[in-house]
Amino acid sequence: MLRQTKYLSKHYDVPDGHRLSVYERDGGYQQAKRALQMSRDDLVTEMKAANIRGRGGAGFAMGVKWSFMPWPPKPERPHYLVINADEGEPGTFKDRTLMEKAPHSVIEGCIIGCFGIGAHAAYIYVRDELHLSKERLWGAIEEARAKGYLGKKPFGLDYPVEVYVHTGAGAYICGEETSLLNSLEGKRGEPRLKPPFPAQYGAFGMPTTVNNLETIAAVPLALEMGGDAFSKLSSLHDLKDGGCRLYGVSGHVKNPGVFEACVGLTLRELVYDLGGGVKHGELLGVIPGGSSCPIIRADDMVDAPDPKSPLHPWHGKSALDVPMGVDTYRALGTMLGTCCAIVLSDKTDPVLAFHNLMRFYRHESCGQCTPCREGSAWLFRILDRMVAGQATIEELDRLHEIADNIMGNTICAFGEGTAMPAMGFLRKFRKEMEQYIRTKGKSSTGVLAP
Ligand code: L3W
Ligand code: SF4
Repeated sequence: MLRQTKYLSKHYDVPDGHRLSVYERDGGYQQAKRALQMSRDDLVTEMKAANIRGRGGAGFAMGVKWSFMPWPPKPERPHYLVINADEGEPGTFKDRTLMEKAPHSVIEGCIIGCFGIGAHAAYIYVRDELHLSKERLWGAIEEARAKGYLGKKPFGLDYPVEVYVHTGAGAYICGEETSLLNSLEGKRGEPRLKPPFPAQYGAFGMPTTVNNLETIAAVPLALEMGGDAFSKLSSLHDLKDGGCRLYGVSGHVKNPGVFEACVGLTLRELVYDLGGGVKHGELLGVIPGGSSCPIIRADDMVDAPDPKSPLHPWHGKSALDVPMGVDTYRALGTMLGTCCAIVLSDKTDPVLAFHNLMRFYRHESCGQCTPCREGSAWLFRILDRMVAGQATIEELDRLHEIADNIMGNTICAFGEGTAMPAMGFLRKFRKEMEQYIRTKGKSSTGVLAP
């Protein structure tokens, strides 16, 4: 059974679905108008009840993040809302669909978000290559401003809100929130040490909330349904992982794309029901959420005998049947990340896929921390030699050691985003890698184009 929903994506296939007239026909902007007349406490309480876990990769509870903002705001320390739309994670292309097809839900979410955190300005930081996304956002801002929904008195109410689009310049690291803030300020896009977190010292040194674009686009819907009802759309409501979300699937599937479903869809449903099944052979494994998460092998089984484990209900079952959630996937030893799965068929050689992935991380490291800068380059060099038939089996342990030395020793999560998938490949495909080294790549199944 296809478990697709059409809440966030309800206007995706509607002609002119990105226009204000269509958005308003279905009650658009009513929640922003309502929110501006609520108390801040009530709004934040409603958002906490919605259990929206950040859709950018970390899965942090959105309502809790809003509540970290100092309160009440001080006039000399203005608050800012910053929306991360620098979608650069390999295999991740969901936020752009919202910008292109439902930009008014983003603008409405920004108005509500500004009110919830005490800000009067929101900056949407968009990856520069996403030309249609920028065009649609600019168009939506213009329409909302012309209608009096933005500006000094949105809806005639006394709470000024402005929304600005800021374009990035194509660096993956600018999707890391503090690097994004530096870039927004016109500085080099390098991550800052945390703490202080953006809630204390964010854009221009002021208290700031950084939310992923899909997270903010879900806010009007969550308010319209009511936090609790929204959360209960999810089968993982009890784990405080609520609502519906966008799922992406790409790689070796017959029907790649972005699909909306309630939180708790399984990987099997995503790959076989929505993704149409594996193209070119059988399933080898799936990198669940962008490339920074350890791979799940098709034959992985759940080992969770402890009844307190969030995975216990799936003990002894296939990992593909575990609902995709922030905590369930953490317990599985991987991460949900952006919830955009990269599928590999068994005609793909894991050594070549691993090599390709490490090329990306070596290239995108900003170079501030030695373990990340040197480690990512060293991982790639060893894999490069492996592909050339020059590596030894002992070097598999060296790869593990280098990755392990990156963990916990860097300024930002990029280091772990490099080390974790590396350790995942080493753990899950040790036998295949040894075989590759022994045969100097002659046993390789190669890599297929998706
Ligand atoms: C105040 C505290 N705020 C945490 C805030 C923090 C941030 C959020 C989550 O990494 C992951 C990364 C990528 N007081 C706080 C606090 N916060 N404690 O909560 O923070 P954190 O550190 O857990 O994560 P992060 O640094 O935001 C994000 C992974 O996502 N990823 C990347 C995705 C790429 C995209 C994209 O292309 N769109 O999102 C994919 O897996 O590796 O692990 O706001 O400030 N005490
Ligand atoms: Fe830069 Fe890597 Fe350090 Fe992050 S971990 S600050 S990307 S060198």
